[in-house]
Amino acid sequence: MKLYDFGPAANSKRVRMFISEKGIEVPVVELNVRDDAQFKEPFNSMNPFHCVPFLELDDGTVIAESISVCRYLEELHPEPSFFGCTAEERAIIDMWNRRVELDGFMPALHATRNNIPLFKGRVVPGTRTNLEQLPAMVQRGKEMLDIFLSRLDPQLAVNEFVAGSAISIADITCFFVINMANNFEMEIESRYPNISRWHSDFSARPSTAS
Ligand SMILES: N[C@@H](CCC(=O)N[C@@H](CS)C(=O)NCC(=O)O)C(=O)O
Repeated sequence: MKLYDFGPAANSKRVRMFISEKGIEVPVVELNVRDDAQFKEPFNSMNPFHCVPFLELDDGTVIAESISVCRYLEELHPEPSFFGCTAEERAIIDMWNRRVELDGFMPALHATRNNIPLFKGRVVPGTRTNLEQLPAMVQRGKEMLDIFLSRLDPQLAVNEFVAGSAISIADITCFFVINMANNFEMEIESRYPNISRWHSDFSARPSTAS
């Protein structure tokens, strides 16, 4: 098994954090997606979505998508669990992870990709196009992100972690949402004290240095 990875990429980092939290080792191959390595063979054919991370199994099967890679690794190494052990835990964690990805990560991603000069010509991950960066998408992304934050804060007022009393994959996903939100100066510390407390606690975990 090999994990195709790129050091600075947020999605790569979230899988590396998961691997670190699990205490497992997965051989890594660095693929520099800033230099377009993902569009060259054999990587171009291996992952037609042209993104990292992706996992190649020993028989050549490719699993792309951060959460799918983590789910696969969890099946191989169930402890400690990040996706839940009972039907109820699994459903609650899945619910929160989906909310974090759809309502937090996606708006933050579009705001970021339409804002930072590095992403000019690459506003959609895994593409090289002449689609322009749109300031309106930055604005709307921040507005949508703010709605998500206003819903997350009360959850973290009564729970130590995003999906309840135990750490889960939803925390790892959320960590990157709040990192992106911090780049937009959304005054999280003063406006969302519970998110701020959670983010500060989570940042102290050794896995965040992965
Ligand atoms: N939904 C995918 C997103 C993967 C993704 O967007 N990866 C970025 C790095 S964070 C990438 O490889 N981008 C390459 C590019 O835009 O060309 C996942 O969760 O794995």
